[in-house]
Amino acid sequence: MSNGPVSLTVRGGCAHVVVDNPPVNALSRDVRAGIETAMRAALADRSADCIVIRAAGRTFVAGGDIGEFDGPLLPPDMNDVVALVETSDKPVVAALHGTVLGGGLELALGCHARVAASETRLGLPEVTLGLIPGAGGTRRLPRAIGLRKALDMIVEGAPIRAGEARTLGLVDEIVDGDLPAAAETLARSLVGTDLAPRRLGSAARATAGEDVDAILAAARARVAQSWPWSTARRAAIESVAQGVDNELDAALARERALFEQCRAGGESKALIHMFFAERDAVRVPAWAAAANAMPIARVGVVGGGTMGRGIAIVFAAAGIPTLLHDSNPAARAAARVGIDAHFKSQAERGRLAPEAAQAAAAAATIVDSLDAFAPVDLVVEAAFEQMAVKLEVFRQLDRVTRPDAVLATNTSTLDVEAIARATGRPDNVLGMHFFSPAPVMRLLEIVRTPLTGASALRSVVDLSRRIGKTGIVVGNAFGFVANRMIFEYQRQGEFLVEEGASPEQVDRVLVEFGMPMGPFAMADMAGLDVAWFLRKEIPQMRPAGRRYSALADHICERGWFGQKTGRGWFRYEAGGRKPLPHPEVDALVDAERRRLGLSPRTVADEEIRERCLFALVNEAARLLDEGLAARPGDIDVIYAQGFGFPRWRGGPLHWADAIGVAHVHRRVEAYHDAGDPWLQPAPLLARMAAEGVKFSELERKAWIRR
Ligand code: 3H9
Repeated sequence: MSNGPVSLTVRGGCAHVVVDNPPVNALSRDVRAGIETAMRAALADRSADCIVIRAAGRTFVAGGDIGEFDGPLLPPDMNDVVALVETSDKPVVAALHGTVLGGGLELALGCHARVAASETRLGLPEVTLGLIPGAGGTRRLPRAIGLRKALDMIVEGAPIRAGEARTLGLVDEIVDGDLPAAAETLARSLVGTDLAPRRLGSAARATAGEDVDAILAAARARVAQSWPWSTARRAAIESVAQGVDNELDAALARERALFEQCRAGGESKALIHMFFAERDAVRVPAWAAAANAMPIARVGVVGGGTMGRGIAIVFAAAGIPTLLHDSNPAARAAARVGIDAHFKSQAERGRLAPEAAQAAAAAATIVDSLDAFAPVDLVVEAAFEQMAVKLEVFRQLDRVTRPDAVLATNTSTLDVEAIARATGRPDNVLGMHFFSPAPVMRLLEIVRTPLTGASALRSVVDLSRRIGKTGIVVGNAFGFVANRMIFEYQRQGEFLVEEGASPEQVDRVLVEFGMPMGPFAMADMAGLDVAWFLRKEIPQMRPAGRRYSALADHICERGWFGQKTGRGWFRYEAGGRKPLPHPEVDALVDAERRRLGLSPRTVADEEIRERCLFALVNEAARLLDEGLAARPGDIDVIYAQGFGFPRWRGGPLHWADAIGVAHVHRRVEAYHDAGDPWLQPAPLLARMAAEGVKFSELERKAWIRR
């Protein structure tokens, strides 16, 4: 029997309920209805004594259907489906593989036993979506594995491996061979046994021996410390707490009420927005989707500095043979040492098996001539950030590499099209803008120029997935997307300091907003000399006739480049990273204010928040208008991954939608009217405000071009 995405077959006395709803067997309404119908049929079927629930494809059920969470949850209710399974008088065994998550694990917890393939991962990740388990997870998981461990899993939201699940008693057996057969065997063995102790929902208080109050208090303290913004985690703990003693029905009702509260809240809307935005952002653009991707089997990297080395590490870690060249022999030697040290430390920290670390280090070869790049499929250039240098490198690369090899530049500020035109293959040239440190940061801006061909773009988008990066296609304009916005944000921070705020105050306000660090600590970490060099080198960094803050220049003139020199906007103890007050910068700021004739005023925290963050939103509107970012969600992902914009606020543009585009526009306009030329409202922002349109509606309304 087949009922939409769920089928039922009976073989040798065992009914198999099979969910088949690609790609991840999410519990859509049809799946819930299908399981319910199949279960009823299996229960009524006299030829079946026991039941196995399993799933086709790459995974068991990976959770509720997130796409359905913005509307009413239509019947059947998942709690009723799980109850039908749990109260069955025929034993029901779940056969688990892949990622058994959220509602998938809740379904499995309703079964009387669970077997799992050895690679299976199991978890309740709802809090990572701003939700709590809503189908009995907070009730049943503590009864399966104890309160302490269940709270860990629910509060962290991270899955555990099958081996640990077996040790904890969450699964009964690990299976390496035929999973359905093993589940069937176990189900048969349970026929005629007392199933009552296996019904976790109605099991007696499962916390015997555990100090409930102490465990709950520790979980609450942990959330207050690590996730102070997380309403969902607090609600999850409350749900677990009430589930310890309440009757089953009351416990499930309370859990569902808390789930619904979370679902209606801004945190879940933001995190679910991020979930889909992260998946949309890495899609190959429609115009390149049909192109053939070139297999990229060997890669070359030019430049042995921090960036080149980091990029080589990324490729080598993905098992891609990588050649690295630097024209300076000392830099080549340092690159070898740096790459080896990186993989050694990965092994020492247990992040890589020793053999894997050795193999990765061996995948990177340092070469002393660019001629060695003849066989590579892709080159990433990470040479000095100067146009003349880049043009020379690209001319050489054009000569030494195969004509069909893709040539990428890691520039963060230079014109990629000008670089492409220096070669005889402009269609095979693009930007790959890695973020620092390259091995750690997931974000990768893939910069296309008007000349970039579909095949080169497709090849690099596909490759980014292989190397574990979020590769987002952006247009070619000064600063691309990430830096162009961050420059506006940092600029406002500096103006605010000129006007009377302190670097400490600006950073504190933005950290309180949810940024991992403020703009001044971030600049100190990145190295002030880098931006100083660019300000001197690149005219767009200092447009004539517009307000310019020279504070950072004055700091650099004293040789203070941030963390690496122990002084920058802040002071650092030897080798330390904690920003400490730097009185000499205060004196320098005072002098600059006098020079500018500015008498310092008290700057309200609200003004700092608005000017820094609305500057981001305003610039984003320009980027969308100019077609440099394909969708608002791409910008949200770039800011969350590149700069730590709080995911639970959904990125700058989801956040702007939530607080109101018209409000943002009004405030930007007010600051502009008060004399800040940089905060002139972007035309798109003004139009959106006038017509009541949100960023999330721009694509549907075709207000932005791709
Ligand atoms: C829940 O269960 C609530 C219950 O407690 C209560 C209910 C009452 N729904 O990530 P991928 C799509 S909350 C809908 O690229 P991977 C995804 O959008 C849920 N769609 O693959 C993508 O679509 P597209 C708790 C989903 O192999 C495609 O599947 N569960 C869902 O790297 C492939 O996804 C979770 O939070 C979903 N639940 O990773 C699990 N999941 O191809 C969330 C995926 O159109 N999901 N899609 O872009 C994941 O963590 C990963 O997707 C997973 C696979 C590990 C499963």
